Amino acid sequence: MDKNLLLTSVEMAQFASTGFLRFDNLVPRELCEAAHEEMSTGKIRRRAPMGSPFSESWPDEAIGKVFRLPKVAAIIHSLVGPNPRYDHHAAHLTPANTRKGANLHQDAEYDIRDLHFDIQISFFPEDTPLESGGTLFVPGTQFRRVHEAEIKRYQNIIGQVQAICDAGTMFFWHTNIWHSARSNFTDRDRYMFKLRLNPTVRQQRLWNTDDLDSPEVIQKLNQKIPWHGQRHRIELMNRIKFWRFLTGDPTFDMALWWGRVENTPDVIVQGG
Ligand SMILES: O=C(O)CCC(=O)C(=O)O
Ligand SMILES: [Fe+2]
Repeated sequence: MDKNLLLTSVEMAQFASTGFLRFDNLVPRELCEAAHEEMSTGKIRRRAPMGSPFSESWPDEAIGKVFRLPKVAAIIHSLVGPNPRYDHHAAHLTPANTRKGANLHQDAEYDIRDLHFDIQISFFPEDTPLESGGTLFVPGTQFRRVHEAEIKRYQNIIGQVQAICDAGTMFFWHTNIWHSARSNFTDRDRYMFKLRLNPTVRQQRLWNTDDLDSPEVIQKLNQKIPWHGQRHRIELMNRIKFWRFLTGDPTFDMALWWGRVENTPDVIVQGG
């Protein structure tokens, strides 16, 4: 694995704060076209059982080549490590001229793990302008477990991000981020290929940690997300906990967020 292709600590801190990372134009157009052709003709079958090594999936298909691109493989490695397991995939189709309506949801309400996490990758094989309804993500929602579709009453959350992108763009997201397919007002079908992967190793320092002490890491971990408002404080604590897990440093803190609540003295003063 080329260390220079791995995520940086600053990027990991961004992932810890927002729950996703976006990379534009990761996949060359020709390969996008080949993968799109496989999607639209239903050729992308499951090649190995759920839970099998991802390396066994799609040895010959264009979609396999997409995920084996060195940069894509390095991002996957940074998040879930070497030899991840294949969980499932779907070539999500929003047909031409489809109204989606309220659709905000969380995929993995049932995922009761506190810190270990799976990733989902969204790959857009074609140019995806606003009108074609690319996936919408709500940054900073990954630590909030909700009943899957109960949140669909929320419309237009401040700070939401929609995938409006060129072919070959990918989003790498924590499986619990709130998201939604949007309406496709165009005359072209819109595909978003989703792949879920499970780690098989402890998710600790799997990225390029050379910049771990950069002040930008702390800036990213402190960043405000518009919908958080005063909840920023509890979300900071969630991020710190997650960063402790990712770095293997149980003492990491910012300000005194955890230091304060971990302070439960049991020293008894003799004589009152
Ligand atoms: O089609 C989309 O943009 C989103 C589909 C979805 O909800 C998912 O992949 O989990
Ligand atoms: Fe979903």
